[in-house]
Amino acid sequence: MLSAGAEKTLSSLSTDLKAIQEKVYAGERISDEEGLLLFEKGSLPFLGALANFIREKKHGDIVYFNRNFHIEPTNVCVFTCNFCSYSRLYARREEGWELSADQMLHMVKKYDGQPVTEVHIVGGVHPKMNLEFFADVLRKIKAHRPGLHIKGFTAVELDYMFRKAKKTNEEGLAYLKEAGLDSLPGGGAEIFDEVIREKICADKVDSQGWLAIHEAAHKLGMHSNATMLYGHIENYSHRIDHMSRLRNLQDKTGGFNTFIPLKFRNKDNDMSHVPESNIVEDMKMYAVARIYLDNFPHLKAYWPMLGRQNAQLSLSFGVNDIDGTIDDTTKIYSMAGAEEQNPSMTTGELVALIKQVKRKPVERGTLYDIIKDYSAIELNDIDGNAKLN
Ligand code: V47
Ligand code: SF4
Repeated sequence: MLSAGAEKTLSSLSTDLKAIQEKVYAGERISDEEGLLLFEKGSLPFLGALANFIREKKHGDIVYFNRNFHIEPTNVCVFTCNFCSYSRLYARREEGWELSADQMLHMVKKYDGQPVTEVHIVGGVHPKMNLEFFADVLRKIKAHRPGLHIKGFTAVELDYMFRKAKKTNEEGLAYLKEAGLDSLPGGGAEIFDEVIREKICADKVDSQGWLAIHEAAHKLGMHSNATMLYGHIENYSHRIDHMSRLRNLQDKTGGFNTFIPLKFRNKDNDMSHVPESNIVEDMKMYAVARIYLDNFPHLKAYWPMLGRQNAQLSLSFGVNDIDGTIDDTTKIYSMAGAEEQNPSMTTGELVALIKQVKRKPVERGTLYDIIKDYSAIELNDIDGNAKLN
């Protein structure tokens, strides 16, 4: 039986929200209009309850994390995204870093003997770092550590590389796959709406190009993720439009693993005048994504961007994955004003973070193969010495 409070909440729900609730409980897909209505009229507890229902139906109490590290080959970039705090413009020869293939291999070697399972390679778009250069990097990493999953290159980087090498998406991806690329990260998607995209990142790959690269990757049997940069000048209908294009492609290919909403941060970029979204909006974003994207298996909160406590909170709003241990190897978010200035967490700390909110920590590989269930393991037994407070 429902409590008096819950009865009151239900009876005060508008008919359209009640209809959405019924659809969700029946496992049916909601429409674009209904998605928009959730953003506009759904209260946070209502959205949280629906999103959590779906999340628990799909994954129970499990929260996935992985042990990964990042390589950022360069922060020099030919593009001029207004929200980017990270890149140094190639055209002005500004100071930036550029890693050689051997320097990247050296970074991989630093993890010899450590149980990391994934390297995430992502960076700016440097004209001298071409397809051949990255194929060489991939081959060197695989020769050294064949079992390490390489998740690399946003569709922005790939589009530029392939066009310069005069290759189709299919040819370019097949070439990189052969060299050792295992899957694609979700970056570069930003917002698909053409008008907003023109205002925030006019010169890089367009929406159709981003989707075409992911479709080609899926057809080659590679999985990928999808992101959305939210909380800047877009409105709710742009967010639904973005997720709708992803949902349609996923219906076609089934190749996406995870959706990752990325909260816009406004430090030191050309959009610093745009205020950041608040925590209620952030949790609404996760919840609506979980409800709308019925064909995406996983929803990830990227903890370095969100901060640890908000990442914990997101686990009640549809999120079932909090990314990885990372080990302070990424600069993209700290430079944009993210909560975590030096993001790194040991396995013990990640496990403790998940256990504190009464969920079950499970270490996964990139493709969600289960590596270890930590739910029954005492914190003292986990390497990395969990800090509980
Ligand atoms: O596309 C850049 C974002 C993305 C800002 O696939 C910003 O597992 C907020 O996509 N405020 C790249 N966001 C990183 C990315 C990613 C991260 C973690 C995991 C995965 C995955 C993918 O970073 C860019 C852009 O959307 N970004 N600047 C900023 N100021
Ligand atoms: Fe370059 Fe990526 Fe920054 Fe855009 S977001 S300027 S493509 S590094």
